[in-house]
Amino acid sequence: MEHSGPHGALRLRFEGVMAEAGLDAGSAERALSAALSPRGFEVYPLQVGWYNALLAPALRLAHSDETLALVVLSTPTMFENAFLPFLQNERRSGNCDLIDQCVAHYISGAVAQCFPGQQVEISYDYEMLPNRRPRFLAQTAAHVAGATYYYQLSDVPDPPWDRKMFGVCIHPQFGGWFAIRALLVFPGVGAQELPQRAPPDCVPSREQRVELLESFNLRWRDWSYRDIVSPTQRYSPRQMDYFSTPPAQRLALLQEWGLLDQAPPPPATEDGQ
Ligand code: B12
Repeated sequence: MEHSGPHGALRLRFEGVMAEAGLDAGSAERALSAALSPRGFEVYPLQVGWYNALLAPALRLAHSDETLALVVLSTPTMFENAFLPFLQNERRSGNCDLIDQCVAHYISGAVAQCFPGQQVEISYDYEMLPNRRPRFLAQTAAHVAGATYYYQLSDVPDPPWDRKMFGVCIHPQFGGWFAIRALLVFPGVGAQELPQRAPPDCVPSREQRVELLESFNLRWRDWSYRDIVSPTQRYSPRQMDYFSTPPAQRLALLQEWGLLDQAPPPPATEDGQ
């Protein structure tokens, strides 16, 4: 338990200090959103307990139920507003996917700027634990935060398949044209006042859900699952070209576009769209 043991009193005092300092779900969300939305990111708050309640013990986050967390999504403008400037201005390291480097650069920078001195545990979507499980289940987090409905096999009555079908989140504005990038946990900051909002169910019919899961699982490369709702914005043609290119050839593509000035480091291994 979080509050038992020799450090319990200390932790309670620390939480009191945080409350006095005024950090709560609303102020944390507003601060991070102000820093990240110009770069094409969205921020949604949640209580860790909402996430943990859906998962087996081995997958839960080791924080008490009321702990504040923020889930960060990238929207279609992230490519032009964060990635291209990142390529021009920032130092890149050779052996990691460039989109992942860019996302980590802007999110960790915003956290340092918005929450100086505050402990914040950042998990990125691409990070795996030593047991090869993801550090957090991005889709479950986005669903419980009320950001994007996570459509799973269990959302399809009388499913027509006898194979495993992966689930997919759909954003009410951007359809499938977004990604879930990070989960930020604020140990010692309670969000018990935060009301839970249901994610918008923008794919309500069985027929549409069958179509969605089929297009996500059987033909995700044709982008069609992303248009299951009419999106207000899609990835730009350049962004689609970038993500359609195999990861090992993306540096060469950026060089061809004149967006990289240095020789390519070793090929990236991860995907990142
Ligand atoms: C491993 C992984 C893959 C693997 C395996 C896929 C899989 N889903 O397992 C592979 C390499 C195949 C893959 C491929 C792709 N992936 Co992928 N992948 C991941 C990754 C890193 C982890 C997913 C995972 O292992 N989940 C574990 C399983 C067991 O979780 P689960 O099925 O959701 O089950 C849990 C829930 O059901 C929950 N639960 C139980 N009851 C309830 C009830 C409710 C209401 C809820 C909400 C939850 C819940 O408990 C279960 C666990 O016990 C995530 C990022 C992340 N960190 O989460 C991206 C992610 C799922 N991938 C993503 C994408 C887009 C893709 C690709 C299209 C490629 C791409 N990058 O463009 C392809 C398409 C997949 C396909 N057609 O087959 C996106 C999906 C975005 C979205 N809109 O949902 C994610 C979220 C990455 C991101 N940054 O946004 N991927």
